[in-house]
Amino acid sequence: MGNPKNNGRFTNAVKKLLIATNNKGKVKELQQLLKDSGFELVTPADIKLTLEVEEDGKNYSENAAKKAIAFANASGLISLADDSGLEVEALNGAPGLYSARYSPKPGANDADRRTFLLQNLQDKPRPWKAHFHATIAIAKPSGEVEVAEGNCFGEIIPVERGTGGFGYDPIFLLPKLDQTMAELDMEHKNRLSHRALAVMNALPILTKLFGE
Ligand code: ITT
Repeated sequence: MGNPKNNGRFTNAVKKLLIATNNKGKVKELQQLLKDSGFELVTPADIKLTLEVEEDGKNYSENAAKKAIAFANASGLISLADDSGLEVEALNGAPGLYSARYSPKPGANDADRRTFLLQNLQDKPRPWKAHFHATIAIAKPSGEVEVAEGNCFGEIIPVERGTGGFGYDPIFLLPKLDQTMAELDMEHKNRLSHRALAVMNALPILTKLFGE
């Protein structure tokens, strides 16, 4: 029996999903979050795809959609992109959309961005409440795109703790656990993170887009 939506012809049974990000930390987390989803996960490196997408949207959804569509167009595969950031209350939501570029230093890395954030918070009263946000966009090569979101609330601390995760994880404390994101192993982070929640909210969209 073939697929009735395809006049009974057999379609490719393998449902390939491209993880549309150049951030190695995100790749690892998304691979684990989606490992039991039933989709064959493909990374840009797997298909030798090098693509830098300019993130000039005015919000997370626009950037995530732009990345997902660009990767879907370039690969011909359904593509899942993540646009995320850290929002700190005392900095009126900064670094937010600009979390990946938040440092005046040329060639800055994650550690430089954490240092810059802590410098900017120095004179602000604690606790430094903050949340991580993630918007996931899933796009088809046809241009159809849908998004899902997740948030994770905590606070920024002045001294780094832990070596796991990436980005701002060593200074992001989960007060109820008294652990930073970087002190959790990936399985634990993937049970409570902004990205985990966004992926959970994205699963019905994936099923729908692959079923069409
Ligand atoms: P892609 O666009 O290729 O996916 P990117 O790193 O540029 O990679 P974003 O523009 O979405 O991705 O930037 C998100 C930044 O927010 C990321 O580089 C980190 O600095 C921070 N961030 C997002 N999620 C995080 C997490 O789970 N832990 C720590 N920092 C995180």
